[in-house]
Amino acid sequence: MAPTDTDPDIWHTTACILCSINCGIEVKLDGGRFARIRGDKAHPTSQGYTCEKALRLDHYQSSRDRLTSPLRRRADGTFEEIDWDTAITEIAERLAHVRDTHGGETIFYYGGGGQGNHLGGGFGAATRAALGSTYSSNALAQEKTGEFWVDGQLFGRPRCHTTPDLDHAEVAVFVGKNPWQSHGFPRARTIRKAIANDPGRTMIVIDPRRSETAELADLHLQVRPGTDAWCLAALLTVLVEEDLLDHAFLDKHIRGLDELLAALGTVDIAAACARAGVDEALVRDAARRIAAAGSVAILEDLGIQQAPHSTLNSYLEKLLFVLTGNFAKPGTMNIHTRMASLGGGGGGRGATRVSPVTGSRIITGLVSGAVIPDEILTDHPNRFRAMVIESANPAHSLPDSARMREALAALDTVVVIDVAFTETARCADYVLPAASQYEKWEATFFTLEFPGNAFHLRRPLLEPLPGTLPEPEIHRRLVRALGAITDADLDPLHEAAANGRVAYADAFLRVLGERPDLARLAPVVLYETLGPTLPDGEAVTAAVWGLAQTCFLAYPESVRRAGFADGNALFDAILASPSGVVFTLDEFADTWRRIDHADGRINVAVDDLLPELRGLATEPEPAIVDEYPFVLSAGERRSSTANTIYRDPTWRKKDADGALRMSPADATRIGIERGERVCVTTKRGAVEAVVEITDTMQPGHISLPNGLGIDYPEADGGRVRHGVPTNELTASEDRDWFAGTPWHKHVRARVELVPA
Ligand SMILES: Nc1nc2c(c(=O)[nH]1)N[C@H]1C(S)=C(S)[C@@H](COP(=O)(O)OP(=O)(O)OC[C@H]3O[C@@H](n4cnc5c(=O)[nH]c(N)nc54)[C@H](O)[C@@H]3O)O[C@H]1N2
Ligand SMILES: Nc1nc2c(c(=O)[nH]1)N[C@H]1C(S)=C(S)[C@@H](COP(=O)(O)OP(=O)(O)OC[C@H]3O[C@@H](n4cnc5c(=O)[nH]c(N)nc54)[C@H](O)[C@@H]3O)O[C@H]1N2
Ligand code: SF4
Ligand SMILES: [Mo]
Repeated sequence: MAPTDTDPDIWHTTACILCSINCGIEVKLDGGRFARIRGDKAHPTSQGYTCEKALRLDHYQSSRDRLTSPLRRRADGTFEEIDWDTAITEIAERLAHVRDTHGGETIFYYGGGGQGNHLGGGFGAATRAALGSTYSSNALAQEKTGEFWVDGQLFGRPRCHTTPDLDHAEVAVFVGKNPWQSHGFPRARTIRKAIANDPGRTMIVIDPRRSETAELADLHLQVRPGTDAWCLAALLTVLVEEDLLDHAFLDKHIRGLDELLAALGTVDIAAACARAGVDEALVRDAARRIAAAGSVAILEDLGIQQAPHSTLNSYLEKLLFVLTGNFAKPGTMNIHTRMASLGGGGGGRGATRVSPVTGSRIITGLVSGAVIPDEILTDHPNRFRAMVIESANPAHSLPDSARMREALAALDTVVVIDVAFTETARCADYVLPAASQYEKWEATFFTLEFPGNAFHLRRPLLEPLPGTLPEPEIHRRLVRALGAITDADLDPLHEAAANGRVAYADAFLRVLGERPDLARLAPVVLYETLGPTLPDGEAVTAAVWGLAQTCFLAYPESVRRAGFADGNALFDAILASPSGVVFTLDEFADTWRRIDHADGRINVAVDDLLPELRGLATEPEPAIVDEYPFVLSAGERRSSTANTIYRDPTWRKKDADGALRMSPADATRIGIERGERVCVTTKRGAVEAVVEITDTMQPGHISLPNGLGIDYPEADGGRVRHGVPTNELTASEDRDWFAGTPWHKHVRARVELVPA
């Protein structure tokens, strides 16, 4: 590990780890604590910007819930501390036993990175390879997989992901997305304000709630929850009916228009607007504004991805910019580069693999999060038998926590790698304590920018907390304990490394070309062989050398335009840039080059989804049973939420209890006053919450914040739970028929006053 400098007057450069934007920050240390935090102006994308959440990162770093020793479950369910050697040996033995008895494919890997840490997941791939584990998942399979699959259909492959240029867009559209609280693009509040203050620019928001973003919108389409498919279909049909399509663009760049137009022909605009609960005149205004604009950028998120028709919603959302030609130009949508994949591998064209028990589609290598319990709680011979869970809290974040706990209990072996004693760690057989993200080299692969895309390799600010290890070292030890690498395997690479990086690169390609088994362990191989030749403490960054090589091979022109002659030069720049580096510089035409259909065109007729689009016209309204009259949005992003990365409840200055939001009309009807306690009941469970009455909610719609309902040790050691764990209320069968993404934003519920 690099030597650390705890001089209190030095600003250390790093990043915020609370959301995918990973703003650059600077930190002053006071011993092991974060004394001061400010935005890092040298960071290429955030440019000094932060939101209020970053300033409280000491609640993460100095959490009382940090793990400091490997733990092993005793027969009575309590945990005992064990040493690292025992932990690694026993875990390797138990997982090898599962592999040898049932096959490595029954060992399921979940997680591998959160909002700030993806380096460990790369090494996790080596452990998976050593075990023969072939199925994996992470949080993306309960939000983005439907969108990725649509990208694949439209543009050729799921990796053809588009990014919105909201900074330069004349019209910005947010669909089920509240960037004021959740960000999702760099400097979100600054840009949102700039759009709102410019009379020439327009912001359109589709959200059932008058969110902080909708508050400033020029046009707010306040849909009824779960009806976006009708609203989006109406917008598209207005474009067709009023002849607002960009014909020149469509003639040149797309295919499948006739099939699409035939499907849109089934949409009755007035009826669709009525179904969505939005004024038809407003929908027409929005469609005309989008069509007339010089540039439009659109960002969709959980409000449509975790609600009924979610994959169809993503398809319709993307058609909005495609049919109006808002693509491959400034201020619109572009296909960006990436430093590494965020999925579980398998960036193929479609979804050809399915999960072993339920046969659910595996998209970008990820098994739908909602089906995981069904893949375990069965006597099917191919059921999952063991799980390795890293940097994720699925017993809290997947739908139906009770069933997920039951599933974890049914497994032969559960290994959790985390910094904290989480809800999931409590269900494990072994818990391995990781060094925090400020105690090791870290990076994320949320490299989503265009035309300049940035990568930020962060240095450790502090030594690992005693008893903890960085994930790369944990995986190296597991791979070694599993016997997947021998010293003799690595001898030629050690020799080559002694002769410099050029010799090493040759040897690396040759040896790994001959030995596919070693190629699958590449991060560990690099760490062990190139690592020792790097300056003291930097051994683990050898894996980033590998990424820089593959990045250069994938985008040679863009890397050169960014100023780097080859992968070695890029790697040197990454190491020499503590605030992050622009690793690719694109031209807008690159977006066209990245389309991966043979004819280079965008395919607008997505065969699997057209029947669903045609079916909207006749889909019956869901029957609202008296038992559950409300739609609960279970997991809203607020200024006081940060997934479960902050466990210490005192970080929250507002909304300490994580209030249930409800409209004044509903509150009056039920006879509830502000601050009273209510019981929220769904078909899966019941929780108590405090009520906040607010006219930002429409009648019939209620919401709870995400990431709460986690417990934390009090000063005296007892654990107390704060806020509401929303997934005690959600059901895993309520999910998209296609991608399997759960409907967290659409949970039928009832609310009753708890007698004082
Ligand atoms: N403060 C904070 N920021 C975060 C996070 C956090 O925990 N806290 N988490 C990060 C993560 S992991 C993610 S994925 C992003 C998510 O970011 P967002 O998707 O923006 O977050 P949400 O608040 O969950 O949902 C967005 C909006 O969807 C709306 N919505 C609910 N139901 C519907 C519906 O039926 N239709 C439509 N159109 N909208 C609906 C909600 O009212 C809400 O305003 O945020 C990231 N940023
Ligand atoms: N009901 C409902 N459920 C939801 C959502 C919702 O809106 N509603 N949102 C969904 C979404 S979009 C997401 S992204 C998921 C998020 O849920 P998850 O992906 O399960 O994870 P997080 O809550 O982000 O927590 C990350 C974990 O990483 C741990 N951690 C932090 N730093 C490190 C480290 O350096 N090393 C290791 N090994 N571990 C570390 C933290 O302690 C924590 O346990 O939740 C999903 N679940
Ligand atoms: S939470 Fe997100 S937007 Fe806020 S400072 Fe951290 S990375 Fe930036
Ligand atoms: Mo997320």
